[in-house]
Amino acid sequence: MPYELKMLPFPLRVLARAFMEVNPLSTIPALEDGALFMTESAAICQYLVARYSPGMLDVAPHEADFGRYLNFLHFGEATLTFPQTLVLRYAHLEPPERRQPQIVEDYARWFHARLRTLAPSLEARTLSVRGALHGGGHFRRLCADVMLAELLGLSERFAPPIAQYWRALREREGFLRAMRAQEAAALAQNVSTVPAPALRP
Ligand SMILES: N[C@@H](CCC(=O)N[C@@H](CS)C(=O)NCC(=O)O)C(=O)O
Repeated sequence: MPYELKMLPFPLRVLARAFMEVNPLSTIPALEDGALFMTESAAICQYLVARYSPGMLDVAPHEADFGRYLNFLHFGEATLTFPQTLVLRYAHLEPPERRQPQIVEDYARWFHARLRTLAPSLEARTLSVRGALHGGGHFRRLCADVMLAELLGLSERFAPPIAQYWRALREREGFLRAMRAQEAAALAQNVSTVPAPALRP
């Protein structure tokens, strides 16, 4: 699908206040599709695949994996993001005198504890990720996969199945294409990007 990618400097409230006229929450991502405006990343993924690739990128309600697919998709934003935001804020975003190493350590542990519940499911899924990598047509996990890839800065302590899954995602052509599109848009729009540690070469 053709799309226009608009990059914004972060934090938005400070560096892109005009964006609040577009999204009063001042959060990213945000999607405009005609008259539709959405601000929830999991819902955006679900919307795009259901509307524009039915039977290709999504899992339909009548399929056995439907509930599992939705669970994986929403697990990323609803369960994994909360501890990550505390780590990002108190390890990276706050000025040095307001950083809180104890909070960072506690919520990094919480994040990894929550992630551990995922490892057995991922072990069972390894083949489908490999299938996607080799063009085997198993792209239906893509939507859930994209959500799970938002694991900024916490990947050093991944358990082996999670690390393997994350490596496989990073090698996917679609993922690399999206990263390249993001870098090109940032360059063209004069916005600097700081790649997550896991994305640096
Ligand atoms: N639940 C929303 C969360 C969006 C969100 O909080 N985005 C962060 C960046 S990852 C943001 O824009 N924060 C800026 C702010 O809260 O001012 C989603 O899944 O998209």
